[in-house]
Amino acid sequence: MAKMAASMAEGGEDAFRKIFKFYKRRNPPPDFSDVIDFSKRVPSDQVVPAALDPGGVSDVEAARVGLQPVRDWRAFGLQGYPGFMFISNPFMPGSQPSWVRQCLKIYPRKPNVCNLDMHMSPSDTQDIWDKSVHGLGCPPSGKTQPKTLLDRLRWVTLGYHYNWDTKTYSANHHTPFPADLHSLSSRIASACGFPGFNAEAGILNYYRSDSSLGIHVDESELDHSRPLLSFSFGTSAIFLLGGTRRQDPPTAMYMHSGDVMVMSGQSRLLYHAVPRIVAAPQGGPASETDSRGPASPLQEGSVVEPLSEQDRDACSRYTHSSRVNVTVRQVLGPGQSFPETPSSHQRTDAEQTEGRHDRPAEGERGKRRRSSSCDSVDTAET
Ligand SMILES: O=C(O)CCC(=O)C(=O)O
Repeated sequence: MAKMAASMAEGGEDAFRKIFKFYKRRNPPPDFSDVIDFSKRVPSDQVVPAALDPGGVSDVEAARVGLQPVRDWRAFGLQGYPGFMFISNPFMPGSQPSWVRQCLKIYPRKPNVCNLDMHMSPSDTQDIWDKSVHGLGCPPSGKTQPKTLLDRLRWVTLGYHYNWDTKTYSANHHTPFPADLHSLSSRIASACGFPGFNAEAGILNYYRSDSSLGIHVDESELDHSRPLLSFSFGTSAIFLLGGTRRQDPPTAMYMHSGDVMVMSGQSRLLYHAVPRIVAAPQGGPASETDSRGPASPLQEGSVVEPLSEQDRDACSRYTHSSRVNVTVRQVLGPGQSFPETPSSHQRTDAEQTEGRHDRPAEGERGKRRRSSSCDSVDTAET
């Protein structure tokens, strides 16, 4: 455990919250020296090399989703966190912008669900990208200039759409999971020893420089034997990984663009949070999201498509000051189905969407509850 975390834990209850506030603090800024940076040579008492299965994914399969050969990945575990794995940017040079474009341009499209749907009509939230791309990254010229829809985008759900009110997934609120993200997730999971992982639900979180994500556990999936995968793009963040109890002090680590995290086994249901978005520390990795395109020719059958100049520039402007995180989950185990509750029979998709409209406008303030064990998503105002 980090020195700072250890000393704060002595205060007893809810050490996680204290450490969350410590890293969120602006004035004076916190000391980041305890934050583990996997992109550098890392201290060996906390960080251990993680075993991968290079045979689980061929080089061709990896390249098709923009990943380097598995034998070249730098994968780590953390002492005291069995089942947690951190892969330091396994993407091929030049492939991240394609994934950023998917997160900004493609995944927010209907039939996927986003926070803007709560207070806007489907025609208004159609083509968020096209309506935003010209204003992206431009500082507002005056009070009258509205923020773009992309600036106001806070979350998107995919596949089985997470219901923020009931904190459940259900059979009757499902749309096809994006095939490209499914392939990327399967490759990562196979290399980490989880062949047959079936990406069924995704949550994309969009962070501005002042955003944070409250302390929570992802426990709504029905099968916890499957890992939770996390992909980060754009600005770096501080990620806190705690224990199974709310009062357990967390370990802090940087998540840079391209980093992948896998929470499985005993680490699948740990408390975690993102208290702060940060500029990459000095000597850290150069931003990959600016790069001009794949360094090697695209593989046949590649799901990573080249970007137009306009898309590339817009993605690069977005990721200079913002972060996108994608978590991918398998909701059901093999052969498992949703329990037949009265509510799953009675509630239709339309009713569920109405439920979100009726809610006090948490989304409008950029806040949402994650689960009974979550504080809040404290992203900037919508
Ligand atoms: O943004 C992150 O790195 C964490 C996201 C997360 O914890 C979640 O979506 O449940």
